[in-house]
Amino acid sequence: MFISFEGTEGVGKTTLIRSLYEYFQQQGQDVVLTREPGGTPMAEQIRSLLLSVNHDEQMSNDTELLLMYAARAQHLEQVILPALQAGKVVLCDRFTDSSFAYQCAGRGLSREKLQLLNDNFVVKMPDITFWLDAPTELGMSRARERGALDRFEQEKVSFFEKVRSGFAEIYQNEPLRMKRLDATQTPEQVFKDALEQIQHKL
Ligand code: Z5A
Repeated sequence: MFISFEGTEGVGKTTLIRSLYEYFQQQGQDVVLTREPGGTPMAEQIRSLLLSVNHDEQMSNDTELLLMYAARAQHLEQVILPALQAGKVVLCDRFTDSSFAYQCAGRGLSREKLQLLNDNFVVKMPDITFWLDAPTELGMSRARERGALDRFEQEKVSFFEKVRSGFAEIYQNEPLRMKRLDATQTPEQVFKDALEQIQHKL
């Protein structure tokens, strides 16, 4: 099973993934915990480039999109597909929906560009995607408590509002794959809701 986790920053994806990882391990399942952008040494280098703040040269929106997909191609080939073929559960912190929400809804890139990349480079979509949804300010304030902000975290509330509406659009269009979780609840309740959905799918 391939499960991805989506949402605006600080909504609790990492927290939920860790709990599910422990749960699957306790069930005796082979489980892989990974993330995007990143997940392999080379893709993690691309992640550093994407998240670092460079005051001398602004990254273009197209470059941002292409780097996300360069990292994804590497990650799919090296980690996700081999793990699924070996019968493991893959828990992935962000996947293609983030590209739609951030690069299309957020930055304003065309859906055609994204579609072209998905059609050519994404050979496997998640079986379930959890969209952890909460008011953007809530996630932003949680994330800000951690200190230094990366290139995305420095964006304004209005950017994250657009990103959130991007996730809402996917949720409307693909209700079978994408499940919404109310991320304003306690971590325990979010975990319980996610587990219910997984058991239902199984
Ligand atoms: N990006 C993109 O643009 N296009 C793409 O295609 C992809 C990614 C794949 C890096 O992602 C950036 O890449 C991301 C989008 C872009 N930028 N942004 N924003 P990331 O996933 O590494 O970054 P992130 O979204 O900022 O992750 P995060 O801040 O670590 O958030 P999180 O994992 O959702 O939250 P968390 O770490 O689990 O929780 C944050 C804090 O809240 C922490 O102190 C928790 O203890 C606390 N928490 C968690 N859950 C709860 C609940 N339920 N109640 C109370 N407190 C909670």
